[in-house]
Amino acid sequence: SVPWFPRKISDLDTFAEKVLEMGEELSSDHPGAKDPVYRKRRLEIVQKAKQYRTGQPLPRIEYNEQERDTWRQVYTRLRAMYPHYACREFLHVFPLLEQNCGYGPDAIPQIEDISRFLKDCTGFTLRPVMGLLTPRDFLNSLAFRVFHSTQYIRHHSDPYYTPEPDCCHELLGHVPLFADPNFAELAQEIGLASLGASDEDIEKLATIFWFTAEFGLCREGTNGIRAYGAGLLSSFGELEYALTDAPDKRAFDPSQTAVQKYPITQFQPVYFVADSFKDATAKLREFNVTMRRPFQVRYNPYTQSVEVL
Ligand code: H2B
Ligand code: FE
Repeated sequence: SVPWFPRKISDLDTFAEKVLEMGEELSSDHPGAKDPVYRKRRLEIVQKAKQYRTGQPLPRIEYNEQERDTWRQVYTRLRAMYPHYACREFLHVFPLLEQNCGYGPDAIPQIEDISRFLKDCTGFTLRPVMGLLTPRDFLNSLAFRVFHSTQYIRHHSDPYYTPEPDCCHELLGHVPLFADPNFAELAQEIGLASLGASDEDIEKLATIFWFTAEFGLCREGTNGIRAYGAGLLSSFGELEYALTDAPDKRAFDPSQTAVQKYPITQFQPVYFVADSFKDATAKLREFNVTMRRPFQVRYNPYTQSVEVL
């Protein structure tokens, strides 16, 4: 039998209260776990995500000075590295985010402003989320060109480390690429393939997501290899390491990439290099037809719904 999947964009509301871990609770190794002030603040922010429903304005968070200070440290350090490490598409979009969405060292941008900007670029929109969703739910939302974004920030004790996605990871790592039409298509393609997919195929697609949207590298003429994955673009340590000769770099090939094992708490030993987002999308489409699913799907942007063929 086919697992349930969202058919219309408001069906994503059913994911709002279904978080895997760290939704309202923090794991014991989280740097903020023993800080009651941090926990209370995080809870305040995730309550807004829990209550959000499709069509409402996205929650605006009034960030305090400590939060802004953490942001400034992360932003300043990464911003200086991007010209040397980030892919062309990222570098094209970043100044537009600075001009249109309040990106800068002094304030944490608001997802409402970013979502409106992305919608104009590629139709992608953001939704607030309490924490990690299941891979299935998270990938399914990409079929609708919806990206779930956390709004809380990592603990101030260690601005360069977070065990979970936070606004630095989402807004610096993920957001810029969702403004690129070719990357948006790649992401949506992973999402469409995940609708009603078997558990084994979800695992493969989640692995492909990991090695593209999170840790992807791409080839770029005279610039050599550059980063487009959000896990790299939001971590100054791994961004630098990934582009040295230390890790193994293989050509992106969905059938290989989908079954590659990976660590989640250390730097990656293996990265996959795409020739371009268009090429990666074409390869992914070929791979998707090898996954057995007794139906096809098509996204209808006029009604923001999925048609089952
Ligand atoms: N949930 C959220 N909220 N953000 C993510 O970046 C995320 C997720 N990534 N769930 C998913 C899982 C990813 O690691 C894959 C698809 O498993
Ligand atoms: Fe991520």
